Amino acid sequence: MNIGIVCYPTFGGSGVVATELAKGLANKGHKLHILSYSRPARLDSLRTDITFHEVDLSSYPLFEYPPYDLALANVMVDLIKFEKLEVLHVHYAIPHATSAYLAKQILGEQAQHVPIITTLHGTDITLIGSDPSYKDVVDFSINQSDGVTAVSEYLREETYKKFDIKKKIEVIPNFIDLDRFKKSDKNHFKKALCPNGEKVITHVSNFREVKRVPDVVSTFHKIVEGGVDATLLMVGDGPDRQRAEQRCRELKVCGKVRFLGKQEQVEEVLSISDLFLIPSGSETFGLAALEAMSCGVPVISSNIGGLPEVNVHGETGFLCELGDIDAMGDYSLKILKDEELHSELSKNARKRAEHFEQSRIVEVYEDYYKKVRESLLSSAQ
Ligand code: GMT
Repeated sequence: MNIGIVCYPTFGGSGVVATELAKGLANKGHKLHILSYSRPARLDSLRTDITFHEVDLSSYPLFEYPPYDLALANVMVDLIKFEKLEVLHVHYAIPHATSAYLAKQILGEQAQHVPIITTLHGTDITLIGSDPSYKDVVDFSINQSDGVTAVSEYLREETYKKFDIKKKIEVIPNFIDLDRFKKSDKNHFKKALCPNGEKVITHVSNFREVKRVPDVVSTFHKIVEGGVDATLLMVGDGPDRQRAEQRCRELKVCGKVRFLGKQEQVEEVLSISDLFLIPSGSETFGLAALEAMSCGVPVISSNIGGLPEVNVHGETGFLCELGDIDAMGDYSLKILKDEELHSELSKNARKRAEHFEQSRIVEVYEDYYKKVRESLLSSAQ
């Protein structure tokens, strides 16, 4: 099939899933087109079976906010017309699903056979999408899609609760490349970062408010107070970095915390990690937790959103009430002080990650494309 995939290009979340899906589908012989405003971080190698189409925004003195959704719709129109796209799969509803609807309207009969598939990822539903300034448009655009998927059961239910959705939403969970995300020998790296054999606690996110990065630092403080010699590795960057640094100063743990910034080879950091912290206030899936688990790292998370569908309490780590620093600290100490427990959780974490194996889920998407295409074609006859 000739498939167009639309996504945000940033590190983490929906952009990673969309790009990895494109790679997986290309490996199966499909021809892929990725549309975004810049090259996605995970589209790192040159391939002849994946073409990147940058959506260019012309500036004009009248445009304080250049209309990205229109420029994107224009690229979609071009690709359907000239590249003969057979499926258009948009990741994140705003504004991608709306641009796809517009492109289809512009092309009329020429695009009748091209299904629009919208994958809901998270804040497009739970936060920004349900804001009154976007809600009606998001509602309409989801309902106009030919196929709709959500990355967790939790997100499917939230979407039905928050919007007036007439479509059946299919749950297709996020996935992981088990060969890339596996524990590998990075002892030299560990020695450099923790010369005295300190335990390594890791957090990876885009440091937005929902990630509650100050809670990560507070939990780490409990770990140190509990008598474990440890180093905290903070991977990623974003608006709350300063708040996290501020918390480090308040709790006097600056010397034990390293801010590594955005990292492309997250699996290397995870390979030297003993514990992963993800205390988010909102998380529809928690791909970062799955990446850690795939590297055999036990996870302490909040029990929010889709996290319980990934991290299993008492089996792959522990789940805590939102903001319960004491519980997160206690569970962390329990794991870090008991080697047998650590090793059992670590094995279970990897095993649980196998459930989300990439090629299996890519195949589920492929079958879903076929199903939606067939039903579109038969309803047109
Ligand atoms: O978490 C983020 O800030 C990024 C965001 C996105 O849309 O790119 O992530 C969402 O989608 C990911 C991939 O499906 C999920 O693993 C994240 O849980 C979800 N984030 C939130 O719900 C906050």
